[in-house]
Amino acid sequence: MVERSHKPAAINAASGQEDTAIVIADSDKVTLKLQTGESVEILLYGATIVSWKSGGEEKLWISESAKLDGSKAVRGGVPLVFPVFGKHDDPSVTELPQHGFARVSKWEFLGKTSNSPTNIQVDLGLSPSQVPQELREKWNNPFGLIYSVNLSQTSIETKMLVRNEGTESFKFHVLFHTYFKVPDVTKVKVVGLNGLGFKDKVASALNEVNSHFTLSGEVDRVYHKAPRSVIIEDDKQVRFHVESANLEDVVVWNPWANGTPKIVDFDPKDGWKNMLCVETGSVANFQSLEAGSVWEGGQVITATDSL
Ligand code: TA6
Repeated sequence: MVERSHKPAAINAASGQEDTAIVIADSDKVTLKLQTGESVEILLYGATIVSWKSGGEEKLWISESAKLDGSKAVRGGVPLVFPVFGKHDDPSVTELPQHGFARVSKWEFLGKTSNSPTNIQVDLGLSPSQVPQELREKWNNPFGLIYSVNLSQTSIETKMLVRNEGTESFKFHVLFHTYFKVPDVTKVKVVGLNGLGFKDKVASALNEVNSHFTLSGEVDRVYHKAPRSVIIEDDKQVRFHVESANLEDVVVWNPWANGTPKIVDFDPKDGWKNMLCVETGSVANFQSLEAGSVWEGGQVITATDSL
């Protein structure tokens, strides 16, 4: 059951008991905390996850100059891409800015939808009235989004539900633009994508070796028909396991040393060494959603080094 909005500032998951999972919501941010120390912070602006701590460590990369005040999409964490990925020449979305409006709209906190001391979920919602007017006019479809974030001891799950509330079908892309924090991207191996069809946005510099690839320069690639499971590891250990549901594509992005000077809010400029975007989504083709229908897709990211 979705609990509707405007919860008290602190909601104790175990009805008054102390030291269990909690959700703290204020006008800008929702924080989930487990008794065992794991936490997630979600800005209502963009419903952007800006922090995920597990095993005592931050798991997501965020730029030191990321704007967290709602003036710009957040550079880092998990921004949401909807209803278009990148710039696109389809007439229904040409006017929208890169990556659409979900990441620059203020979402509503709908409430806590499940919990136990070791697991907690919240939902956030977006409807046309919350989208900045000038963007709403550029994609004038009646829609409803429900974004669910579930925190457990070693993983976070993000799920998007898209509802067509109009009388005509519409098309959309959706993507979780996750910025993973890694100790050294030059040592990272990405397992699960070799041999797939892809579209390169730049001449991506990567080396395929057996079942994984490593990066040796800027990479910006959309893999099509990806398997459900992608692994991010390095010479020391498996760091993340990304498992998706009903999402066919995976984008891999790192701007490298030549790319970061062009991104004003990317700091430090050598921060590319400590990040890698591995983004599950549905972006190679548009999803078409009939009037009155619902689409759902999601991912579970497990931080395997904190197991
Ligand atoms: O997902 C990869 C990508 O689309 C790249 O092409 C790159 O530009 C990146 O996203 C960041 O985009 P942004 O609009 O956040 O600067």
